[in-house]
Amino acid sequence: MTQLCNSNPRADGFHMPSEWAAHTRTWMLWPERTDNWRLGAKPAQKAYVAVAEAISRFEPLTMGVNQGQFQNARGLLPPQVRVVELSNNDAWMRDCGPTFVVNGSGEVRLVDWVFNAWGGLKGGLYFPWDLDDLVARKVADLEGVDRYRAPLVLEGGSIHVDGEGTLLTTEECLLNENRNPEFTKEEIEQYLMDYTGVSKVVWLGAGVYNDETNGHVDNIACFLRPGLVALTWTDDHNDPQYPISKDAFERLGKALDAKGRRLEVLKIHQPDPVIIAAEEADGVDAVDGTQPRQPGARMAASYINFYLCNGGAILPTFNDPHDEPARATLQKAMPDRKVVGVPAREILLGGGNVHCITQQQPKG
Ligand code: KQY
Repeated sequence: MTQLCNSNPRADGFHMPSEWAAHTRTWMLWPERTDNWRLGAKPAQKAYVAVAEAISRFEPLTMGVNQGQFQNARGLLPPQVRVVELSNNDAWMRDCGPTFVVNGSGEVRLVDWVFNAWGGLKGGLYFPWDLDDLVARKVADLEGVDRYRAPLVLEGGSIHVDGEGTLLTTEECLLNENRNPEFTKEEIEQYLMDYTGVSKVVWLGAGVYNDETNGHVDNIACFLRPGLVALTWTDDHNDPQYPISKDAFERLGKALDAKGRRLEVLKIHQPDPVIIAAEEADGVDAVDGTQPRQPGARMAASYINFYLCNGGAILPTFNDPHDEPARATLQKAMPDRKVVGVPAREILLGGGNVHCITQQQPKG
């Protein structure tokens, strides 16, 4: 039986490893809700299958599905993907799923953060979110790993770590009044240190323009290795993303990581604006309490929302002239892994991308 630990990972000698550390498997959740995914979620399911197929060429993958979708998902996914019933409200494993932590003896545990659908009743993206909030606990049981329940509302996409003591996040998200209004910035930093085992938090300001998560860091910047950060960028000074990326660039330039290193920044030019077409918006059911989709709205498209798996990197692509330069730049920066593009417009139309729908389970 798995235990609920009443201490915290740092006190017990556990820490969150970097995404590039070896994985046992990847976890995903299957999309189906028709008030977020257009046309009965069929195009999104095809896109998720492509992501799952790409990852499962590098490492094992488990797809969690609601009971009513088991047969459909099982039929669409390749046989090497394990499909398990895992009730959920929507398909964002990065955010409602666990953060795994490891110790020096090869033990693995997980952190089960409080999940409130990106803002609860103050701008959250759907209601209810009770099934999502149980996902990490169920993964703990499925995998037989002990669990910490953190006293913090937090989504996995709002943090990145370098595995050497540094955590990257944004003020727009973690200091938002719809997450943890009862805690000061210092208290939030302390919880981040206690539950991920880092010793240094680097704060960016805002996330990507129009990101409905309130600026998750995993769409704007991520570590490629200790000391090297990839940042979404635009050369267009009139683009609303420009001042946001410029501010992030300046903050990163001034920051030291946990080891006292200056951070090097690799700019990855963003795709051209991705705008919701009228026929795309029309395909989404309008439901009270769920974030509506408006034709003409700009989605938060970014190449930074890629996912590292054993020997690979799965990169969102948008049928855009910037796709190949982004892939080639990342490939050059990570020569020991294969950077593979997957079409990601349908995932983006749901509000996130490849990194948001995946969660790594590290090897001990
Ligand atoms: O991490 C993400 N980008 C998830 C966004 C959730 C969107 C729900 N419509």
